Amino acid sequence: MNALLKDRNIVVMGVANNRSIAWGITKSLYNAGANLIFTYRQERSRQKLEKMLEKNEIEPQLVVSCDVEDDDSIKRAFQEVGDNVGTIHGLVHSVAFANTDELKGDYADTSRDGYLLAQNISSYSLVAVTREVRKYMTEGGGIVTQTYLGAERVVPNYNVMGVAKAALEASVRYLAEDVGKDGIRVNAVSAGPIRTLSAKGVAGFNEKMSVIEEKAPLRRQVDQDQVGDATLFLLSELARGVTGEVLHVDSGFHIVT
Ligand code: NDP
Ligand code: KAL
Repeated sequence: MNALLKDRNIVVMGVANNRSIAWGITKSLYNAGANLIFTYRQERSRQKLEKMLEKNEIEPQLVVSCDVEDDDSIKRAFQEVGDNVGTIHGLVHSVAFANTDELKGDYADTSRDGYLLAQNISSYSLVAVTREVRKYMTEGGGIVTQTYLGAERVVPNYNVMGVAKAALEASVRYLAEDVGKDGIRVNAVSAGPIRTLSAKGVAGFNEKMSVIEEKAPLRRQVDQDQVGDATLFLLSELARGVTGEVLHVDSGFHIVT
């Protein structure tokens, strides 16, 4: 237990189950004293989340529905959060989506619809959410999103998602400039492979995991708790001088060839 986020109201988007990166983040933020607000898309995720919160004796401030494909849904969600908690001090964006059949084979075969879908949910959503949440971030604070190395390099199969993450990382920089004048910082964590619901069944995931143990400087897997603590750092005053940054939490894998 620490007090890095004591009495801070933080919105967490993207808990689907107990393997979600956003759940690792939840535990870190809760242990730092944050008041937590959650958004979910599928009813199944809401049910899982509420069970997990109960089991871990975490009392949420609020749980609201938010489909990031839909501007009205985003507006409604943040209005409800603002009405309930007043000031928001932080936001965790941990959502992404692409069609499975576009996450293999040639990137050149990506369809227009598939490209736009990945960009819409995985990248534009950060822009739309920042626009809404900043209205309630009247005391400054932090926004943190989740990205992956496939934004910077060609990682087989990551394909359309790599291009969406590249746009997401560029958005982190442009948004950081916009909201910096209001004392709001925008950063990303670039995590190594973690076995989650999204990662399940996507081609090449197991190989990507095993290479971390062989090649990364720390020679061990990355887990949700490591990403949680790095996200906590970025949301806290310890990172008050950091914005527009992509922080790799990948056992150092990105520095080796
Ligand atoms: P999860 O499957 O646990 O989480 C993905 C989340 O995205 C789900 O909660 C899902 O909600 C949500 N989501 C998808 N579409 C929408 C939408 N239209 N509106 C709102 N929410 C939506 O996987 P992860 O924890 O792995 O993924 C979280 C983030 O971490 C993603 O950005 C991912 O790219 C990133 N990441 C993951 C890595 C990994 O190895 N796992 C590595 C690096 C980055 P619902 O289920 O309710 O639809
Ligand atoms: C090179 C890697 C191997 C895997 C390649 C692509 C991974 C893409 C991630 C993307 C988020 C996966 C999906 O969108 C899956 C989706 O099509 C099907 N799944 C679902 O609908 C489930 C039920 C819901 C909960 O999922 C979502 N997203 O809503 C990349 C690896 C090494 C690292 C990873 C997994 C990175 C990442 O971004 O997740």
